[in-house]
Amino acid sequence: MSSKKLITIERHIQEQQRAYPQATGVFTGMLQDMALAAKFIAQQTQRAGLSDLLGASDTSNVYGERQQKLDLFADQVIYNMNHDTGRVCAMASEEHDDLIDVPVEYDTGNYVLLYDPLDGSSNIDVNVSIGTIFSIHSKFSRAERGTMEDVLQRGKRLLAAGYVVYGSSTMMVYTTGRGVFGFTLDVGLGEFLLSHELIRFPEQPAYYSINHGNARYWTPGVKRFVETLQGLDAPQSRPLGNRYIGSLVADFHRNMLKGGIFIYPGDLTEPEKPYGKMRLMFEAQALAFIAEQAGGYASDGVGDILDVRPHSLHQRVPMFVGNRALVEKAEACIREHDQAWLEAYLPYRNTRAAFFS
Ligand code: P6P
Repeated sequence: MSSKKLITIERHIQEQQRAYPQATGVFTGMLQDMALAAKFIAQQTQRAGLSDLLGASDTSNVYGERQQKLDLFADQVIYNMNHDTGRVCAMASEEHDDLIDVPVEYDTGNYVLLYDPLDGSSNIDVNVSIGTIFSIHSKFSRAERGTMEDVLQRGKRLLAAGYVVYGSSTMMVYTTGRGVFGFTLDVGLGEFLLSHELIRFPEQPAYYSINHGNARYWTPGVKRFVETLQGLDAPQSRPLGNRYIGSLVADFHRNMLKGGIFIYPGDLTEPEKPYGKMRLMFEAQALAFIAEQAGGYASDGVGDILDVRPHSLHQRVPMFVGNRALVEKAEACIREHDQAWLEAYLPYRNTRAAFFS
């Protein structure tokens, strides 16, 4: 009989709370409810083909992307878990154009929940891993109910971040700034059990992830960087394997466990849109916090994504996230070869939010 302790995510979160004597348990409750939401969403993703949850809805999100039925289901589950708890002052979802206010009949609280309810949803119909991403800020403004000022905070101020990967098994990974922990769903028990303690990027990276279909649009610096990853920069360079499944959470999760880097760069295909595809508030901040806690690093090609000052809710950001040495190499290639791109991107990056006087 294995002597390995069975630690549920609920118990682990409770134990993490002990490090904060002044904790009231509200924050703990939010994380525990995210785990419950993850179980509920996992149950539906495993059987989406059998219910009518597969396929596109007749609505599109703010990016003009057709919303999958499972996207909307996951979005509703997370909203329903939080809107009436008195824990949040506001929420924001990748699937909603604007802030999600707490209905006036409910109390508000000291936290802000941001989430991408189902990332990679174009993979749902073909049974490829998808994920949920979330992050939690503390209330910042003095307003009684949440405002954009409470939401658009730098990643450095995050209290917690996590993701769920619905793959061959369902895993929930989270950090509250004291390391990264992974829990695997035991479907029979209906419990997330601790399976990965204090996850760290391995010293030696194994993979790089980028969509080679966009190679013709890459800036010179990104081209040069990818060549180094392919071992083309010097005869003795060891190439990394290329793995890209078009589902950010799955690609990020594999690279964190095996070592590597995920890249979604900006380019000058449309000079007025040099910022790539990833969403700062719903994807990049959360994964940057987790990466940093796992000994890695996330950059927009200029600097730490956790330092990027948000100016709009659906702000996009180029993303290089993984082993710190690889990400810093990418920054160096961009500094050396991508002046034109930097001149187009920096004014966007340095835009100030409307509420900054
Ligand atoms: P592309 C999914 O839509 C997503 O936001 C991420 O999950 C994924 O990494 C990326 O887009 C894939 O984008 O342009 O390579 O298909």
